[in-house]
Amino acid sequence: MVPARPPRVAAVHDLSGFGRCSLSVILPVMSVMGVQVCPIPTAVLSTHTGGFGDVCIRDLTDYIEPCLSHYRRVAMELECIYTGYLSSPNQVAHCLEFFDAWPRALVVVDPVMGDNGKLYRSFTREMVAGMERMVRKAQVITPNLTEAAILLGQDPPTDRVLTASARSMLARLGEMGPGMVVITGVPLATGEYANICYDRERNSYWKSTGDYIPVHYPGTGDIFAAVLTASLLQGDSLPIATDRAARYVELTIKTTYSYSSEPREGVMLERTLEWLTRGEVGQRFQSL
Ligand code: PXL
Repeated sequence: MVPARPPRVAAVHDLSGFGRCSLSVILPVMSVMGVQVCPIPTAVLSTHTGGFGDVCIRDLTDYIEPCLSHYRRVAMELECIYTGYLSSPNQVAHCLEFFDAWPRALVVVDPVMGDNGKLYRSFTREMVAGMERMVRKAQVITPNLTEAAILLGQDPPTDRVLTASARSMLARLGEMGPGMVVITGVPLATGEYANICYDRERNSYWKSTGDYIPVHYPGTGDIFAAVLTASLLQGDSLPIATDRAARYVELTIKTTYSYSSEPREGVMLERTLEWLTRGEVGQRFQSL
């Protein structure tokens, strides 16, 4: 049956004006993939917190609950609630209220907390505990390797990860609640650089491998999760959605790298968004 309208997602993330992350990239990515995004900003920032010094920030914790009440009053339909960067621990309770208010919506939690073995600036232990509560309610989670380790209460790996450890991390995160777990940016002991995923219902483990590019750009985790979520909402399997997200992020990083632009300005998705409209099924995924 032809759907009456595109899938609709409430995106609970911050809005950073410069540096290409969070809602600034999630909106174009999901729209171009045919998904309607309703942004619910958790905070407004002049830039992301990774490299521009003192950031001008307006926390919007007191906006989220009245926004939820309004959407309830108008009986808004939602197929998905997708959360990311939160700017205060109190926002956790509001997100959980959102999940309860739309029990049939797909809940995607990107537990944005840190990268490269470290927590982001301004991230407290209380926020980590809050993120863990949200992960327990999610159907899909998309931590990077650092965030996956933090959620499991272990130190982020400093060496390449054995296949058995990678599978164990996925399974243990799945035991926390989510039926679909994706961990991004995993250097495997095989020498491959992979995004790995686990579908608990099908008891299947997958990896989507790609080229390692020696620069770190902010916002690539947000783009990855946005592509993955839109792909799942269009009916793709988890490995296909993971592979689509991995391919797009790789293409966009390589494109950006070719211009030798400043990494803190993020990736040039303006040059690559069109790729997402093609809907090609990738071939770089295989069993883990
Ligand atoms: O991309 C993750 C992210 C989101 N939002 C803000 C950030 C970061 C990473 O640094 O600073 C405000």
